Amino acid sequence: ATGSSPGRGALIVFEGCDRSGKTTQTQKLFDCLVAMGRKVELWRFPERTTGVGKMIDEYLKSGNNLPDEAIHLLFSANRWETAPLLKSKLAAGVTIITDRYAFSGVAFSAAKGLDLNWCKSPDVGLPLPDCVVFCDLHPEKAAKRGGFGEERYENIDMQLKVYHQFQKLRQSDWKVVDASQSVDDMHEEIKTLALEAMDHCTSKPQQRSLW
Ligand code: FDM
Repeated sequence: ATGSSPGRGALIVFEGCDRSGKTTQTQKLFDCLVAMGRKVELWRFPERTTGVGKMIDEYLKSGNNLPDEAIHLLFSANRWETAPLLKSKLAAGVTIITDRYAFSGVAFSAAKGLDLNWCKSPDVGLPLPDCVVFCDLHPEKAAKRGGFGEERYENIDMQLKVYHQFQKLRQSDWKVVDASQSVDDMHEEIKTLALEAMDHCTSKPQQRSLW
């Protein structure tokens, strides 16, 4: 027995502010599911290797100054350009774990002052996650973890605004995980949530879409 269930794969999205442990936890979950013999891939948004992704990367490293609306649409285009592959993987039974998704897209742009509903519209129709894991750590606590990085948005003022926008976007089915606990405790909680979501997909064959 491989432990893999028939049916479609689950789309498991990790969201949260910077330094909330998303990257560590997505990697740990991926490694754990691989060890269990599950069909799984680890993705991230922005995906910086595509043509659009390279423009985003340059923007984040402060190279160019695009209007907020334009960069917002590029982040969305970056999801759309990978959506056909995402959909086909899910349909083929591959579970996709992703470090950020459309919720980051809306939270960051709305934090800059763009209208929330305007921000949501370009992502309408993208695959709906089966599980959203929100790594909950207040930015004041995150800042104590050795400071933020060098990229645009990696500062306390922006992170506080983003955190506030995430609270607005938060839906009742989000799995809010306390990100101030230990890496291992957090992983155990997330592993249970992910396995539940993956099981659920066998009885929920239809992939629905945002929002
Ligand atoms: N970000 C990420 C956005 O502003 N919009 C988006 O749609 C996405 C997916 O890009 F500051 C921001 C969030 C973060 C930056 O993300 C790069 P990583 O996870 O730090 O690479």
